[in-house]
Amino acid sequence: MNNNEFMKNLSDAEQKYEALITRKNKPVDFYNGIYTKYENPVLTAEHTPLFWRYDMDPETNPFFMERLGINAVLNSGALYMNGKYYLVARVEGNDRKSFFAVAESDSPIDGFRFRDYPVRLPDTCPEETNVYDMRLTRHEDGWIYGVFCSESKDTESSDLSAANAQAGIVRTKDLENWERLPNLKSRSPQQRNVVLHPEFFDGKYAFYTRPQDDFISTGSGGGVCFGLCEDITDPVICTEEKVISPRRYHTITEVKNGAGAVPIKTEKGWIHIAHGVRNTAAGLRYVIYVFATALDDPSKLIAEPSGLFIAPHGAERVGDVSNVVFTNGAVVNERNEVYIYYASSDTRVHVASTTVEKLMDYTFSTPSDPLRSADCVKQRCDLIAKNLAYMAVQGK
Ligand code: M1P
Repeated sequence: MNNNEFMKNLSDAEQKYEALITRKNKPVDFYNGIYTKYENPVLTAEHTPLFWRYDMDPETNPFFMERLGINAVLNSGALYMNGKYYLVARVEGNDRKSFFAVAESDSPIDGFRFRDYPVRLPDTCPEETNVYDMRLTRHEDGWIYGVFCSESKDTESSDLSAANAQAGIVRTKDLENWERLPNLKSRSPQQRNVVLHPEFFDGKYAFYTRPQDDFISTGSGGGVCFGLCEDITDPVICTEEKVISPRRYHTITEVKNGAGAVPIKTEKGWIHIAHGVRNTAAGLRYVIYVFATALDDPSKLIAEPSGLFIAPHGAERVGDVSNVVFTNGAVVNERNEVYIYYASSDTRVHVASTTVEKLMDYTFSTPSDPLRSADCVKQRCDLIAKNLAYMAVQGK
């Protein structure tokens, strides 16, 4: 390949990249009154800088070839700070290893650009093979914490793919310099989808946990739990892990569930945006659901709207792990707008927007799941009867 061709390929790639990053996002023609969905994902593998993937020197890369490809950008922690929107995305290389990278924008729905370097996490855990799914908590102690899954090979097992999941913890003030703390210790052999509550409870750090017996299956783990920790620099769950959002038979959480975004504080309670998993003949289906806990006791469930909140639709249904939507980040700005960042099919990151007022109305006025078809029919008939009576009065 001659140098002219190299330069042309580089320039084409640069133009495409800039067009992608500066592309404006638009709401899609989807209505449920609860949230707005958008046409384009906010982050994809193509949003990663060209200089992360290509060797830009024609001497050493005469064909302008990707040297270190990126396979996917998914599950992002999110933060709104000083008028800017920050995503700490899970970036997965072609080599299947994930790492974290900060992308930022002045807009919540488009324009996200990665910083020059990914997060260089302190490498304090020699057995750790993979890291992913960071939840960002701006804690009242003044730190921004990142809680993520730290995955290692299970050396006790003869199964090559057997792994061990623990909750890793880092903290930062600027999303640039990260201090690593020890992994969280709890009575559960494995943990994933752990979230740090933003306020102290009883003078202690509070964690939402998801105990699990092995790497994939939660086994005896009953659902999303709540536990307290005295000292974040020696993080041990010192209380019983109390189930606050249980898995239930024949619901969207039957196989497992997990905390997602850091809970949003509202005047009626903490609103949690989590994920639930059920099995199907086509494999696991991950959806996003909502529940609320009490302001004076974040371990006390006070509302759980029936069923799913966000499901994978259209193109979202297809990707590396199809039929999945998953969130680990949502932000609220000073206008009380809520932006929920969710990944589809473990491949790209989207945004859905709503307001605190609408989210509260959804959470506290949507009926809960009566758990049986007969009772669901009754619940729907009650709504129909109410509507028909109302429409008759209105002369419709
Ligand atoms: O592949 C879907 C998701 O699977 C895991 O979630 P859970 O622990 O609830 O099964 C996570 O590894 C997540 O990263 C992934 O998106």
